[in-house]
Amino acid sequence: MNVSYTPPRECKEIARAILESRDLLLVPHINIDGDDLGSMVAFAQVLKGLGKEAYLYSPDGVPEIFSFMAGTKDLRADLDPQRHFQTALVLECPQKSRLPEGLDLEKRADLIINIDHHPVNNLPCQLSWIDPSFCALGEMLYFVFQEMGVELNRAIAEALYTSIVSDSGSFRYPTTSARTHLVAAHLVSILGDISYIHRALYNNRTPNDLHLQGLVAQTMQTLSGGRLISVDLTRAMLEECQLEEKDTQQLIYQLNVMRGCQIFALFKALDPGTVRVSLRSAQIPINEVAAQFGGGGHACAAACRLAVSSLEEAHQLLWPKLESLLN
Ligand SMILES: [Mn+2]
Repeated sequence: MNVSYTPPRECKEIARAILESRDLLLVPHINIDGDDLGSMVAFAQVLKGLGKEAYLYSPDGVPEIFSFMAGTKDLRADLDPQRHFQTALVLECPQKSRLPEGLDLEKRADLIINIDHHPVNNLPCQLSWIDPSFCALGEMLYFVFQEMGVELNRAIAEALYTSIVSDSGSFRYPTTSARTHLVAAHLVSILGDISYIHRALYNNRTPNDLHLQGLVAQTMQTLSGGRLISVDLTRAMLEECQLEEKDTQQLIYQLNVMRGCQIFALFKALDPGTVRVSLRSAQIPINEVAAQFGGGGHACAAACRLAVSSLEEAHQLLWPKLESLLN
């Protein structure tokens, strides 16, 4: 199967630099998601196959729904402070504040490579390939691997497919393209029946998950005639449902399904003095609003952190900005 896309020079340079590296540190963003986790697992398989050493560092652990990928067991939450690598491969980490805490990349590696599909990426590095036209990092890696001359095996295809399904919202988001489907088609041709991946990602919930979804849904407030919908998550809700923060990643996808909704906001009051906000948009770019509060992200999926002591204060800060986008 042929995907007709010619990768840019940056992709080729990165492929060459990886082939020339012996040992590599792989770093995702904090609050690891299906895209960077799948990308890490895929990379690890590729590097192992080439006889290179790959250290998969993520302090977050592996969210349960992704544990079906065998390679996730190689993720390490610890990193020897003295350890130095030839190359650090940074996976969709748009700014320093989204790197694992305390990680000083410049001291850790001679060469920093940065691959990302976020529209803005300010991470200092020697080599980067940034292209927001890709729905997922996994879709970009498909072409990096192609440039490296890698033959895809089952484990690599599974990890890349998981990345793409996760970050495209199962091929529903605006960045899903014909290219996305062609890449996915090639991966499915290797995998065969992929329904187990979809079941692992979407039919894998517990009664406690559903209970939490119900509690959060009850906080729903509709603004701008239902074009803006806002919900809240509190620490007390997590405790009531015996869940942890890492169990809440899918919440926004499960609730952002309302008819007529243009912008969806999830306010998370989980730590004292801070309310974190996840934003999703059907079409209108919302990352500039997030950036006004020191956050950022994709045009239609962004986040920020507000230094406020209550959800009410957070609402008052953000709602008017979001509503003004709808006028
Ligand atoms: Mn991504």
